[in-house]
Amino acid sequence: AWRKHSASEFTSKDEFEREFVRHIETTLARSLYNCDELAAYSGTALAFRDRLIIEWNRTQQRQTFTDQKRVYYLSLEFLMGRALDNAMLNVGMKDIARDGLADLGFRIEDAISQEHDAALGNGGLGRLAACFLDSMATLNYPAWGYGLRYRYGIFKQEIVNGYQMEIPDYWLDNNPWEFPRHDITVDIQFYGHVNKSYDEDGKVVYSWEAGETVQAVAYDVPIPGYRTKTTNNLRLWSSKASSGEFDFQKFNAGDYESAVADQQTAETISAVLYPNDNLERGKELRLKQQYFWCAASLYDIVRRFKKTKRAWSEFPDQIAIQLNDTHPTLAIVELQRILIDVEGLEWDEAWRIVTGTFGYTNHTVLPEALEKWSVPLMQNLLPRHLQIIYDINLFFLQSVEKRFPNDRDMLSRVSIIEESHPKMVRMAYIAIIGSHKVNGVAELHSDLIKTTIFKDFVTIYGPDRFTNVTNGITPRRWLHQANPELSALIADKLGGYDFLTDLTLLDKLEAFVDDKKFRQEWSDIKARNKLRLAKLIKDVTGYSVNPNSLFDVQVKRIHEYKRQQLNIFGVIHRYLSLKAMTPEERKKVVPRVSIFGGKAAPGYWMAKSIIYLINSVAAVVNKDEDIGDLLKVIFIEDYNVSKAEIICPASDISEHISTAGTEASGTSNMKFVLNGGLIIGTCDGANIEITREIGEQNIFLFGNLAEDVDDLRHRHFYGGFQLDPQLKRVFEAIKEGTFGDPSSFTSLISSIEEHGDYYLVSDDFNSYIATHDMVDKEFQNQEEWLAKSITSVARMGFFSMDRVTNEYADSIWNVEPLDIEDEA
Ligand code: 26W
Repeated sequence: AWRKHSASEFTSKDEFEREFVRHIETTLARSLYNCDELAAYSGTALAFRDRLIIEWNRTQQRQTFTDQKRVYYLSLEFLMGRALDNAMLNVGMKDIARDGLADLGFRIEDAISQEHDAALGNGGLGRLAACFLDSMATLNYPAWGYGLRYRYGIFKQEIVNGYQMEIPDYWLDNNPWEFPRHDITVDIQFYGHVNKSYDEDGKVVYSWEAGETVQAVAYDVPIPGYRTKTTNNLRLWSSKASSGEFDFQKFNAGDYESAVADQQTAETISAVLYPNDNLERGKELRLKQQYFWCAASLYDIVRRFKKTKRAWSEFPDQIAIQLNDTHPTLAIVELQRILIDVEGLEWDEAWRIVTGTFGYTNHTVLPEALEKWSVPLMQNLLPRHLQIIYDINLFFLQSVEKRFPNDRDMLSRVSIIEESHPKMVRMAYIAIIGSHKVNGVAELHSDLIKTTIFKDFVTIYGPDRFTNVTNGITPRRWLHQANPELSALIADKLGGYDFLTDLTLLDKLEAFVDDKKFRQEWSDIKARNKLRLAKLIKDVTGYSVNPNSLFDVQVKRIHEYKRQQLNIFGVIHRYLSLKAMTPEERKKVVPRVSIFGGKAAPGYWMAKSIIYLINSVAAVVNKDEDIGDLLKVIFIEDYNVSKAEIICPASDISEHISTAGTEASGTSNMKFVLNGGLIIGTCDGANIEITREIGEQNIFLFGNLAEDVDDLRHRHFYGGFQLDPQLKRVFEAIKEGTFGDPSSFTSLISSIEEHGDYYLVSDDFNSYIATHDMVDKEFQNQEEWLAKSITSVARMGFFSMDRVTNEYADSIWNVEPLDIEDEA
């Protein structure tokens, strides 16, 4: 009843089959008789796409017509994963499609798995953007995402002889989910110089005469909400040579080859996603990407606003723009430029509009990840923007000077320009000064930014500009889609699927913790999910694992601060202990599979050697007949969203073990707990709030606290460094060549033994090992374990992305939902 029937839609199996066949035969021009699984995927996707298009159009019309405030979410990354399963579940007709496909001789799972992941992101920040889109549509917020349409997403990872190799991820062929809008283009300028002149009143006017123009073309992707008529838009920009330059200037002059070369130069802007996570490298092409995308998006937003004929002062009442980290900070400068240079507003009025419009989310405190651009680079690429940045800085520093006279240190600390050689533009400072709200992504993280990297700005603006919104995850993809059996079991107990849009309803599950049958079903589902993962492991690694083992998972980007090295050293410790046991002792051991997955940035050598160590340990341990099933080590190559959907429901325990104070939030911790896994973690990021919600008896916490990290680091240099004795034994085994040529691992070991152990691996090793011993012990009491698993899931309501979206809407965006009715 929540959905109206219209022409190309279907509501029954027969109608679905009719639409499917129509698309195979006409849209794809294929015959049903040579229809393979890829065609089955395409036919199904196209049938569901038709339904989305109708509601997408209706949503856009209605949003334009009512003209209420909209949110624009600017993110350089959208880690979407696959779209078909999500579309089927949101539209609510997956069962119809399953039956229809079965009639035609296909298993729906096989069709679904044909789809290439849309992997336009590195990790947490990109996946958070994707969860936002799902949630904003589900809650009926009028919201658009703006991003770049990379021709190549995050690289595909192959493991060759234990090493990571990077393969380009060309993902765009036969992608039914994007719609090119060749009529929606924006010319984007670069380089050149600034002209100064005077208008008739004698006022100074600056105009930017650019040296290069590149065209931005819009590609739109429909974003369906779960069981709602709202279908929002994700607009991705693609670069190409602007037609003027290509066709006329050079082509007519007979210089065909260089015209083609220009074309290719233009296209490189949106060619590839930068694969660094938490590392800023200052490459010009990256800055070009950022400006290209910000300028195109703002032109689009301003154009839409101008159609309403409202006064400029109403801009912040109509538009909220959220900056996903500092990557889109140039949007602040660009809006100021448009308002003063193009629209002729006064500086102060323009700046009031700008700060009223933007909000900035910070996702990291790691110093190497904070964006800085060199002044000469910016001067060359964006001369007018650099002037405006200097003006923003001047007015800001003047106001600081007024309030804190004679504090020269303060002025140089908060200046947007770092007085280094070369001078650098600190993007986070522009983002803070140009926004009305700055938020961190978990409580500890939000406290840390206020007391460390942005401390002075709290002094200047007061605490109100800074706030916390703890991250969440969409329960649609991360429970219902990834773990359909658990979702169905929960629905059975709760009397329906309302928990998928109000996750706090999960608390009703606590009443069933002692229900025998329910407990049995719960544990059977975990067992089947583990079998599903065991099959994936067999397919991608060739190793067979015993599904009755304890599955211990750490999947995330490989980074020293996330400490996969701590995990693999722990695995080696376990291996050495097993080797030292008598056969009798071994009989009491809980069999364990240590599962790793994740990509290393291509230039990050330390991360790559961690991967190599994991694979080297796997090669030795997995074929050691003394050990057999007692320990297996698995590295799952090319970890991505669709693999995460299989991995998260299958863990007994997962590891979230960053050095305290380094992981802003983490979101996979939430995914694992929501799927009935327990976690081992440090007191970091959202682990702390997960503990508060589920109870400390339901989580395995270990390690030093954030407040002690500085002291410990200091002591490594000045108090003498004492390597943990158990870790020492591990290092000795590596150095003896137990896992192959030890020279491959010297830098990994010396970073701890000799270079200050910045991430405190040694300091936390003892408590890490002790906690794993506890895990083993508690896993033997399956009844207790099951109770912890159920209780934890019941208490995870807080971590729904819908709570997150509503908090942003209320405290940052000031926007209201808009229901899409039947008649547009
Ligand atoms: C400029 C290079 C660069 C690229 C990506 C710097 C920083 C990033 C991101 C901010 C890294 C990232 O993904 N951060 C993660 O964001 C998640 C969502 O808020 C958090 O859950 C993770 O803790 C945080 O590491």
